[in-house]
Amino acid sequence: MAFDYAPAPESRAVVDIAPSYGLFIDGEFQEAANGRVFKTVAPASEEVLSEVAHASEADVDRAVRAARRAFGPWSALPGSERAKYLFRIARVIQERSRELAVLESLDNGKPIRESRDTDLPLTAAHFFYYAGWADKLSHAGFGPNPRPLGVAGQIIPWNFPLMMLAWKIAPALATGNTVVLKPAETTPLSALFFADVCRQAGLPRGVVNILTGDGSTGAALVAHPDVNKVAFTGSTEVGRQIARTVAGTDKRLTLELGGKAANIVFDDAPIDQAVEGVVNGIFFNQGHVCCAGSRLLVQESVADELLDALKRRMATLRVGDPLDKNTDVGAINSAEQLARITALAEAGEAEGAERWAPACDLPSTGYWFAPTLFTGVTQAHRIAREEIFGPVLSVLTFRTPAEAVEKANNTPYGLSAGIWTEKGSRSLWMASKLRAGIVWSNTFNKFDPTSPFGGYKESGYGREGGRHGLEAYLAPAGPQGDRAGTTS
Ligand code: TXE
Repeated sequence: MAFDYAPAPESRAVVDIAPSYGLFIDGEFQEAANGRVFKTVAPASEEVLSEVAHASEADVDRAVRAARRAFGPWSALPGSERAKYLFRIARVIQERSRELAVLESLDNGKPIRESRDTDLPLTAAHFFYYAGWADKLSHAGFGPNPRPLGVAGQIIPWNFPLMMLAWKIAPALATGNTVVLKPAETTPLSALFFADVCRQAGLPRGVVNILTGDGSTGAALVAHPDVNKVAFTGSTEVGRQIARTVAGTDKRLTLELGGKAANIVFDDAPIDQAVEGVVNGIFFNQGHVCCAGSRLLVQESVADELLDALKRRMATLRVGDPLDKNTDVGAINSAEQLARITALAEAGEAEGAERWAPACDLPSTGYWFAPTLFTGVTQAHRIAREEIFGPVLSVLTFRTPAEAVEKANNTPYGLSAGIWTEKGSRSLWMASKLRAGIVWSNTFNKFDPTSPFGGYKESGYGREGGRHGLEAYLAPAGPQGDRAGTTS
């Protein structure tokens, strides 16, 4: 639709993107050993933002060696000293948050309102939170002498590049591990800027290393014999490959994979509030969210009323320039992801579901997909079973709470779910029956560093966030491993 409003563009000039970037190894930006580079593109305009180094196996080896050298002194620091570095990183992120938010929106395509109000504050909050843990590990139930694992190889996706980096790096550093992190190939820039944040915070060289590259770089990192811990967020398929590589080694592994969350609306829920929750659940970050509420389960008696209100609300969503502060839905992150979403939406139509989208003037360059609703969906449809990872909502109905539970759990995934009801007892009963790592009641997509996040079934294993997030980076209490150090 055409909007009658004044665009409020955030200034692109607040971020200075260099024409090329190297790999961040041992505190320095360095070229890839074989000189390979790749381009990163703004998905909203298809403009090349920069050219970044593509790390090969030899670069992975260099970075892991640097992290290993740094591990001894870093893990020997008193926790209170490591905390100071984490606090400094958090503060530098806050100071540079406008610049980083613009960068994130350019490279990822997400609305500036979201990167400014969600990604950046939560990234800083994660470092503040884990800074607070660094000197308290020995009296937090991890045994008297908690030990880090060593070098952590961390692989992150493109949907929340900075936030995912914070979820991985903050607990690893707080517990005395050192890190080699690989950002996704479509969103490498904020991790490279984070390398500069580390330098600004005075972090000792080698404690954090950033390797840009594609899946081959990630695979080499996972396979490197001197990596003690692998943490991965991404597709279930790649998660399986990584689990196979790690099987039979002494590497520890956590996997945060896909999802197909049910957002369940009961007939007593305040309709307006539920509609906001459903819209936020699926259109936040263009639906590029592992815990997105991509299946709406609505109680039959209120389905018509809710769908009418939902369509009216969807018609007000502004799709367009990520740097416009009025934008609600930004660009799809890549041509590949747009093709995946398009194919699944076409499958929805071919299988007989009814497709609806508000009239929408999509920009002519860049990667765009209008907020879309499918009704008449059955549990057998691909759009009800497969992760779409885009702004596409599949609507199913139910009559009883038991039927809602059965449908919500009828998925190979188990990451999150939402419940909308005024009845507290019903929320508690539903939460106890839903096979989902996170269950929200009368809210959705609420993230907080103090809360553990992670899935059941094909959504992976291990928890990030909260005290649980530390466990993944500490050796189990017992006889000392020969490579691990001591931390406090
Ligand atoms: O994921 P990949 P893609 C889902 C979502 C999406 C689909 C494909 O459904 O449509 O996955 O997205 C690195 N060894 N999610 O292709 O390939 C890769 O370079 C080691 C859900 O982008 O899993 C990137 O850094 N690493 C999800 C990261 O893995 C490898 C977020 C994720 O990319 C590798 C993203 C390999 N063999 C996608 N191959 C979520 N849980 O939030 C690739 N990588």
